[in-house]
Amino acid sequence: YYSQCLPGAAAPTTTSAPAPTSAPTTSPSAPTSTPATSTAVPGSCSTPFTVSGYSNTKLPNPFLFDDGTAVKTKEDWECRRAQILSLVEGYEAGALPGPPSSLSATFTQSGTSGTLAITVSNGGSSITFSPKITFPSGSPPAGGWPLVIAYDGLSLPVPSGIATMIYANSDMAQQNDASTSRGVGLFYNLYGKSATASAMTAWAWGVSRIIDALEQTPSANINPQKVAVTGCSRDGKGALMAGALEPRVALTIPQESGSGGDACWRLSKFEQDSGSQVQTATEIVTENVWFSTNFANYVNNLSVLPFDHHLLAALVAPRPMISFENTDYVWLSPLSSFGCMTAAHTVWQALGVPDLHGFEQVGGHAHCAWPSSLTPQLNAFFDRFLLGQSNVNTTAFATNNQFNGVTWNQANWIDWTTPTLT
Ligand code: MCU
Repeated sequence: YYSQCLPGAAAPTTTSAPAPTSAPTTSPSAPTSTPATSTAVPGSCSTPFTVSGYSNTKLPNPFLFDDGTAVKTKEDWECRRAQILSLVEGYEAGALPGPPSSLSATFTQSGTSGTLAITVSNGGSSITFSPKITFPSGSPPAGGWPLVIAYDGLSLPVPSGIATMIYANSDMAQQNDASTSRGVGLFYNLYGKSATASAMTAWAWGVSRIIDALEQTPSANINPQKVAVTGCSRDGKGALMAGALEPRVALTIPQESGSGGDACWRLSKFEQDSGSQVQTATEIVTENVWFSTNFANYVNNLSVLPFDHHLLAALVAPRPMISFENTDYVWLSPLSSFGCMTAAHTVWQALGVPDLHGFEQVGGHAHCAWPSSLTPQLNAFFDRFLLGQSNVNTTAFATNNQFNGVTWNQANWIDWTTPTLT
């Protein structure tokens, strides 16, 4: 399924360079329908979509508000989180619409599988999508089965006792290339072709609608409070975006998401400047529609971004997340993912739950093939957060910090000390 996806996929070494691509020659148009501030935020908190005059070659400090004052409490973090959410939308994700005007769902069971048909209306338009669920055998626990939503297909092992749903996210928003896929898919049938939401934002919106549908359809026997989202590669980027944008996602598991996922834009650029052929922001906006057209305005000037993907991941905190990477594939930017998740980890630390954030990376397996050596770490997260086992140790963080001859030097990128938020 994924074998053709990755440049150099057939030869996981530094020698197989991706085809060079050039930066966009024309500036994309500015978002047309982006409101001045995000809608889904606490009342007292200022949450602009952009911060003018920002410049920082290091990773932005999670614990400073947009205005430079310190984040000190867990309540402060709620506001900071809302600020980061707006920045992510404003610079790279486009506007995430709020709940639609109406949603209805029907569930049809057939043996150990079932179909959840979801119809969403907004204004005069409506769309229907019908993800399938595969159920474990036996009777469900109180509240319903836990569920893993897998973007496009499942590429990691799910333990027994958990239902699985394949989500056709590429029908929600197409991802074939950077031109013909823009604004194509069910989401855009509802919100219009010129909606600023990127494909990944549209997919995350779809996850929210799946959870809405599960909440109002008890006959589906799924516990809407025990929903994990996963995906690999481009769909791993998407899984991270879903966990970041939808607070009801109970467990976020991006797999080999690389640049655009659990890697940081600034670190991928550094990795490339250090001689590794990795994917960068400049390349990604020419390759596909995972990010908003607006993002292309920033990819050659990353210092102006008041966020990076450590803060995208931090939107998930304090909810649990574990991401997995593959050190064999240089294109995925392994140093960048390690450094970026090291930076993100400080947020779970500050919130007092470092064991709710894991990061592992190993080589020795094909892109999106699951390395069985990491099954214990994966299962620990499933057992504790989906299957309700309380005495499970979920501390999991890779320790290698050398990647293709490039060394991760924390002091060059992380200039904050981690506070304890009270
Ligand atoms: C790792 O995800 C992407 C990568 O960003 C792309 O550059 C490449 O073309 O495809 C990868 C992928 O989705 O592989 C399945």
